[in-house]
Amino acid sequence: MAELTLKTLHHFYEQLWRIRLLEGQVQRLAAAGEVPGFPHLSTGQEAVAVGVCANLSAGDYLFSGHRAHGHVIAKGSDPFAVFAEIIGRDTGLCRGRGGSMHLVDAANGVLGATGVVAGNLPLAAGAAWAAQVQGEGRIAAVFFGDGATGAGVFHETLNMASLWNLPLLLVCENNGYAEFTSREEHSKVGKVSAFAAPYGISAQTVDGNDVLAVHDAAQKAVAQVRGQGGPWLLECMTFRMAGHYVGDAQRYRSKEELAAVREKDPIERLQRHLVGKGTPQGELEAIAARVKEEMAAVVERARRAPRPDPASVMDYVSSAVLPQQA
Ligand SMILES: Cc1ncc(C[n+]2csc(CCOP(=O)(O)OP(=O)(O)O)c2C)c(N)n1
Ligand SMILES: [Mg+2]
Repeated sequence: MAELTLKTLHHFYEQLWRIRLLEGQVQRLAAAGEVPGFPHLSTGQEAVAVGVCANLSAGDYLFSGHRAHGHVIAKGSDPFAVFAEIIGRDTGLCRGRGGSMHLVDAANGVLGATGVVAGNLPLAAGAAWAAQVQGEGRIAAVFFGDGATGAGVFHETLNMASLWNLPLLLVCENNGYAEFTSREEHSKVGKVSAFAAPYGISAQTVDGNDVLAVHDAAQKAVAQVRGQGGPWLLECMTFRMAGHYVGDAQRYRSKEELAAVREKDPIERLQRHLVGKGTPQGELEAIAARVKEEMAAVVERARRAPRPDPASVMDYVSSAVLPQQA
């Protein structure tokens, strides 16, 4: 693989901070009761979103699940429209109707996030099939957790994607937990990538906290998928530094485990790499400070934005004009 330029690495660093800080604001406002529903943060897992999405173009299709904020930002959606959606504003991606777990930005290829665990997998296969029929070189990518692999539809999707040679990139964020249950407690299959071989699918397991390793692996995977070489299952081993959702007291994790997870922070990891490559610490601090200001401004603008008009509740529910009942 060609070595990434310093400019690209700095962009990755900026994107990691953008996700971290935007989600920090979600946490802050959720604690203040300003976020409807239960937001799920990807704190600690940002390198997967950034490393994978750097290999996708706006025309590629993307699907995500309940932990979607980072994927959508990394795909290039406007952080203001994302944040406004999370707090239910009319200026949000879905005019405030979807919220944190239902981010859609079709213009940017984000065809949807869903709270239905594994429900996004067959939808992504469908989009990949459409891409194959359209023949314009698009691919579909889908992010899901290790818990999703226990659903039958995960296996059905692998089977159909393989049979039809679909241009589908399956990205598993293996954070070792499904809600409050550790992977050891819900599966005897250690590595999610092991599910690929029986279906004849290419797979790789990478360190998901190393944005460069994720980028490298995703580049190889996307080249095969886009080149009509068939689907690829990329398993990214990662850790969530926060609870399952905002407000989770995490009684199922020891203090030692949480401390060890914090040691693996993907942002600090890239920071160490960049300093080693000669980027002054001050330059990295300036990038983080600039993104912090940018996100604070986004949040204040979003908070001032109007909520949807209750009279418009039926708008966008159906594209068809429904007949009036007699
Ligand atoms: C079909 C379905 N079953 C159960 C749930 C409840 N649920 C929400 S998140 C979750 C665990 C998901 O774990 P994983 O796929 O590993 O994702 P993570 O939360 O670790 O990112 C479950 C079981 C759900 N939302 N949908
Ligand atoms: Mg998980």
